[in-house]
Amino acid sequence: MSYFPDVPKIAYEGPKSKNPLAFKHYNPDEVIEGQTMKDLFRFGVAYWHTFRGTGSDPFGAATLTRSWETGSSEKEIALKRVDVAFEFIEKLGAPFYCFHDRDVSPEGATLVETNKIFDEVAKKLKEAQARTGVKLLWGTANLFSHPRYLNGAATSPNADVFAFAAAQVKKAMEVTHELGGENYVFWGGREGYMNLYNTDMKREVDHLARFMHMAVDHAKKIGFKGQFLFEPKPKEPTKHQYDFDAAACLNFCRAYGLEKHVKLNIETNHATLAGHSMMHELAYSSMQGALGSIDANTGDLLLGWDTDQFPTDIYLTTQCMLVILEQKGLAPGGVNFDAKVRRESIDPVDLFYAHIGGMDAFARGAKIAAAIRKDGALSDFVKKRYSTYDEGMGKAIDDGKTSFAELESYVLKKGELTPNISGRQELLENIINEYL
Ligand code: XLS
Ligand code: NI
Ligand code: NI
Repeated sequence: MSYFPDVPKIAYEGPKSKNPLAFKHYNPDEVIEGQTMKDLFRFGVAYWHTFRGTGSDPFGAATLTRSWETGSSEKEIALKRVDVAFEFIEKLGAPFYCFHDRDVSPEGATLVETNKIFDEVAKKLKEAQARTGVKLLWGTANLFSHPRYLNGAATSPNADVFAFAAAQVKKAMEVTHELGGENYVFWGGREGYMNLYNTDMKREVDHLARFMHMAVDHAKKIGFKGQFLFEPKPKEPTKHQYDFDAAACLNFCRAYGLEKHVKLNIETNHATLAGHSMMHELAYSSMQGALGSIDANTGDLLLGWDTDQFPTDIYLTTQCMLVILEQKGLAPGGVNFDAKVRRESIDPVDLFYAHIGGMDAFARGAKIAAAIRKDGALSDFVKKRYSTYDEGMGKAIDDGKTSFAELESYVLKKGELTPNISGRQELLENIINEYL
């Protein structure tokens, strides 16, 4: 039984190909800066958007009716969906997938029943992984859709909801471990507030940290060695999320002693919602050794919410790859397409076009970034721009070997300062265009 009978295995055909169901730039075996593209990107398909996306939005109902979404029970459909998903992922040639517990497996009447169904689905996922070689990049728990989480999960004012969330994450971690998941993600969902009049912010943030520490402890207990990832997002669904941006997440981790256990999963559309560029968020995390993985997508600057579109902008992917190549890749993280087709793109084949476009955009971005790096087109300039710190008093500043008093006598003696040099922004922007 095939769910995408008209779609062949997607092959690399090179930049001249006009075949819409072929890669023009993503060539898994091609080497960039010493790594194959397959290992450099570690592309992942997001189970929630690609296999559970319905096209509904706040103004309208589902538009994406899929032939396979039928069956006598939710469980039966969930099991069938595993076949759909793995046929898709295998044909696309993505090495990884990612899920929330509730994407792959429905909630039953009780937690006991829920976990029983989850085990059955996990068994089928494990078989499908073994059959296809597709691996689990990360798992996570959906702690935001069910009405019990209306006030959040780990930051809920209701301790029983905290406990339920803990039980859910415990199970999601165990299944992730069982499936060989290489990372485990925390995205707050509703870990934030709508109004400070009814909120004890300190208590909520303390609880979030307590929750994450318990997850770290549980990982040790079950022998899960995967990387924990914290995913920043500034708003939506709550007005103010505690995991606002990379800086806020890293500050939170350090304040609560989680920094050794947790890196970040940076998402493009979340960066822009926070008023940053993706490159900023990546560079900020990377410079602190905390860039673990990325959720590749893009927003629409004219709409202003988390539209989760597939990334096709080559400036964007080039900027991402400049940072990712600098830190030699993302492993054990990867590039997960946390992106969905538009509600007007109603055919299953649109899912293929979307992923092919995203993978090709990243491949092109990587080739362009590698060429820029090879020529030192930016790095030589940046190095020169800071060269006053390479010797003399500048070096003493960098080495922490001077003081205000010494610097004062230095400038008093020197009189005339070394002149500033041009930042050359326009020239550098022109140079980037020469590589595109
Ligand atoms: C939502 C988030 C979510 C996380 C996983 O905006 O991006 O999809 O990646 O919970
Ligand atoms: Ni995400
Ligand atoms: Ni998102």
